[in-house]
Amino acid sequence: MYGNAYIENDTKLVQSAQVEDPEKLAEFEARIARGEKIEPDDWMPAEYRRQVLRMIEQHAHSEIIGALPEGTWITRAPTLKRKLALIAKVQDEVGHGHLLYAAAETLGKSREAMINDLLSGKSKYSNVFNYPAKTWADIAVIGFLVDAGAIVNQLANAKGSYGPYCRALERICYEESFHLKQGYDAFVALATGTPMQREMVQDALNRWWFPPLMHFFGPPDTISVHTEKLMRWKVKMMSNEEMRQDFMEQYVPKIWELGLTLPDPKLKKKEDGSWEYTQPDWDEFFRVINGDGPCNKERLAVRRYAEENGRWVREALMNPTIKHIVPYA
Ligand code: BYC
Repeated sequence: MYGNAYIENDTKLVQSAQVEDPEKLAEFEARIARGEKIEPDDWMPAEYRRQVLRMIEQHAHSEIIGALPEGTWITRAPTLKRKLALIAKVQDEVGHGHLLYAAAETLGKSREAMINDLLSGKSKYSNVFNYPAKTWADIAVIGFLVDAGAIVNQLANAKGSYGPYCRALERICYEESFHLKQGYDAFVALATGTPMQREMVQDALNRWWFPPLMHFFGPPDTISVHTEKLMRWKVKMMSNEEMRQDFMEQYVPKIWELGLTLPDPKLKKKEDGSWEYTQPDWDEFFRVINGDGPCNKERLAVRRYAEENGRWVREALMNPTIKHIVPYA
């Protein structure tokens, strides 16, 4: 049992969300307004539980699927130093997945159920990981800018209301800062390298900026379905557009100062301090997050392969009659 709303299925949760006790709901919202953290055994509306679980679960999936595009470059990293840093980073991302699955489990859904929903295509994960990492420069762009985007999101949400998610995010942010530094270092090395390296990083930037990175923070606030409720409950601490603006404010100047360009002729800082940009194709965004992006099938196929081939290890570890595991015996 988890709190007083044991999760059986989404339908039950939605139904129970409509009949919350108004007094309990008011006290819950007052706690949030006072800046208190909500912990797993505390009373919470079923809709809060469902939403926080949805967000943490998607985030956990994004970490382990996100390890795949970079993982494919470990064997092809250009130097030993870059290879060591990339191995450590990919390992960290999988570790973030574990932390987040553990935080999501506090809301009543088992890890097995979450992994099943990922593999069946029921659950979503971040749009960006459905695009290919074609060259080493893609790895520099992911390490620098995808991690930068993640930090914008996670630093904000680490101050949110659900205790286990906030604590996981705080720890993840420390590691992401290292990832960003290694990504920026690789990015600058290419941008200030030979003409061919510069061309390579410009090409990767063109492909990742528009649309994957512009989609990364989610649809415009006017069509975002969850933002209003999640901000009221302090699960999200910034709207999608606030995060996108914060990202552009911090990172567009860093790209321009290296003499690189961004593939958006409209991109400029307005007099009021906000950034003007071309709206990316939101139909493409919804296609990609619903399973029809350039690499969705490949990403899930790799995860299914790992799930199948790691089954004997999990079963052996969980088998109380096996005292010692001797590999290859
Ligand atoms: N990708 O109402 P909205 C990393 C969905 S990993 C996919 O605005 P919300 C890294 C959304 O779920 C870090 N789907 O949603 C790892 C909803 O669909 P459903 C990844 C997206 O939740 C390895 C629908 O669109 N970060 O950094 O209020 C290597 C409507 O949107 C996306 C996280 O996962 C998207 N980009 O706000 C390197 C952060 N955006 O569920 C790096 C956790 C929206 O109704 N998530 N959708 O079917 C969040 O903070 C929020 O979910 C979002 C979206 C801000 C992304």
